[in-house]
Amino acid sequence: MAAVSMQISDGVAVITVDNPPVNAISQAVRQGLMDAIAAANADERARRILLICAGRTFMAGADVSEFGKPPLKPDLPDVVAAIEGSEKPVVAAIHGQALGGGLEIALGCHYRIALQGSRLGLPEVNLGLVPGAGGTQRLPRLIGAEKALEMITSGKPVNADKAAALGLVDQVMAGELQAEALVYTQTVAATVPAERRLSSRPVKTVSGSLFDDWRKVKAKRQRGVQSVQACIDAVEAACTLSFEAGRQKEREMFLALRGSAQSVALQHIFFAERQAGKVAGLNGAELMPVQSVAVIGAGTMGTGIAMAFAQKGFDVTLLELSAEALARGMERICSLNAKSVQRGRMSADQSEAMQARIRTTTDYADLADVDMVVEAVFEDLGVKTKVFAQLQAVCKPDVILASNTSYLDMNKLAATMERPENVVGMHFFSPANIMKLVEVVKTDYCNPVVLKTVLGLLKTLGKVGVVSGVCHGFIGNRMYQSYQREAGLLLLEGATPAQVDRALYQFGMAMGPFAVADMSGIDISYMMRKALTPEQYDTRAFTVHDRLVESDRKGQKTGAGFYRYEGGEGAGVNDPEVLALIESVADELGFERREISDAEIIERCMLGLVNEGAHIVEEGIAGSASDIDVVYVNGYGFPRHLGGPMHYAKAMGIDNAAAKIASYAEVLGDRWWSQSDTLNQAAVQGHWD
Ligand code: 3H9
Repeated sequence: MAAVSMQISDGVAVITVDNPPVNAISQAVRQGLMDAIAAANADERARRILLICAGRTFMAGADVSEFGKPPLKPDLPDVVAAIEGSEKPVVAAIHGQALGGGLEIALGCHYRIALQGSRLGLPEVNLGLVPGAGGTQRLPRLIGAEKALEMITSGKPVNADKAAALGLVDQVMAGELQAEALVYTQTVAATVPAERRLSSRPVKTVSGSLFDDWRKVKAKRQRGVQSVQACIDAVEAACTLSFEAGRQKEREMFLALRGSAQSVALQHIFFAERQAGKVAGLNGAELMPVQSVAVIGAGTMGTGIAMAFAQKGFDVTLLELSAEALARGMERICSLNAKSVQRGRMSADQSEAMQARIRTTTDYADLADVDMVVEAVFEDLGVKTKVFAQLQAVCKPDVILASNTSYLDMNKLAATMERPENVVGMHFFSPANIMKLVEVVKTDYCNPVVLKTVLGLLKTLGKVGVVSGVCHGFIGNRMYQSYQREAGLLLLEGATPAQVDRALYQFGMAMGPFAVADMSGIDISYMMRKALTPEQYDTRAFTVHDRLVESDRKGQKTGAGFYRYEGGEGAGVNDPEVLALIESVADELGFERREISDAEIIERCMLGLVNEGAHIVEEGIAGSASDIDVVYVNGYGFPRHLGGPMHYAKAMGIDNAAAKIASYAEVLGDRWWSQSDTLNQAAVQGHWD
């Protein structure tokens, strides 16, 4: 079937794009559209044109897989110009998503109608780009500069109703789109009114400081992301230059950004996230039906997990040992929802409906019919084993049993069950109703269909699932320990917590490691380390952490940790007591303190991650290096525009990274800096997979 086809129906030339799965605008689509617009204009049977898409969505944007390759004509801006220049009026009928180049094509059309529930947006900024086919020039002319800035710099799509309110679409449809769109098209004027060609419209004047204000706000909120600032420049050009000059400027920026390191990193993460959700060899396998879910434990994690499911329409049964613990859990859910309503993130009705989907119980017998259970009780194998035994006694035999654990041996837990193949680990990140990452831990017994079902379920929840093998800390926490190890050693060698945190924050991390430790509680990793033998980690690097915990400085919750927290909230302040402790521990352990540069901090912490990551790939704990990047970007505050630690190593040259790791092995010893074959091979190949 051709990517673009045309047929005449009741005086309307219906142009249909059919390029599954998302009607990405490939060369074939661009050429097809050019030809179809010309043919429709030449065809005397048609006086009007309708542009519509087959399958699940309108065009979801330019075909990103073409970006790294030599450009193929026709260019998308020329296609949009041809549509806008059509003598006969063109109506875009949108369903699913009209994103990026897809929306730019729709903006080239003279009328836009959208099916209820469809979404329209310019998400190019998320790929390190500016819209490159006139989006930054036409959108401000249609909805005003400020609203356009909002849509283009956030990359967030709006729904059809909002689009109608903005004036982005002319009408929202509720029925069968093609039939309704045909009727609509027949009603539009046969001659295109001048203002319907957006390129010929003026942009409304804007207040003098608008663009500078946006630059300042965005420099903070989307720190270090080049494309955000470029998007603001492009919209400003729409307000200050002619359409043609603005369009040229936009195009130059698009082409320059397309090959930039940030855009390459963001494209890598885009495809890596989609790859992570796949289970090899299971194409077409039927998923297990999951409609009802039980969550065991109404603590912070349990309630967050219950919310994540209920938010997406699942019936959730929340189980606790006592009615009091359940009441506390429900209170937490209600208060989080109230905050979301207050901030306009959900309506009061949505909040009520979500809460109504969570029923509570203290009786395991109430879980007899659920399709899946997620256990989120105390992180202790003995406690979890008892819970699983109780679940086995009451649940139906094919129930999926998941444990929310951040480091325990899931093989041991699964082995206690009659159907170990139905057991998986699901390591949610806190707050579980918000954080996107879930590590899905695959045991030695795991049924791949269970794995695929859980990954599919996570997609429904709007999460990103990454499969991890069984090891202490799985992918993320095991690597994080290497990162914390280097940060901890750097303190003893001469840095301060504030210097390490500042250097890594400036690199792009959401927070530095010591600020993170204080926020999540230093005692949490302390407990995790207690499950390890001294041979399994560098005890020196964590001596300061341990001493802090043992003197009741557990972080923010006790008012002091690596920093002191005055007044409870806000950023911590440096504490001379901690600096004295660091110096005394360094002395005790025989470290000679020296000047440490920010560059060394970044390199050692990053390469600590990379080296451990390569071991993790070699051991098969992670399926690929790109899975590791997905974990770090979605769960550990790694800057998305740097693509994750393994992509960072690729960008610096894996051979360079390997040489530096080898030099660290020489200076610091090869206990933690030993090189895996995976690293050495990748250094030769220049890529990981
Ligand atoms: C752009 O338009 C630039 C222009 O301004 C200027 C040009 C000159 N290209 O996400 P899913 C694949 S930049 C190629 O799992 P969903 C995806 O890899 C673009 N492939 O489905 C996956 O493949 P596979 C601006 C694409 O239902 C399959 O489609 N547009 C593209 O959860 C299914 O994807 C965007 O940034 C693409 N553009 O979500 C939109 N999009 O099956 C990007 C998807 O082999 N796309 N694929 O793994 C999305 O946000 C989501 O895919 C969408 C569907 C919401 C559409």
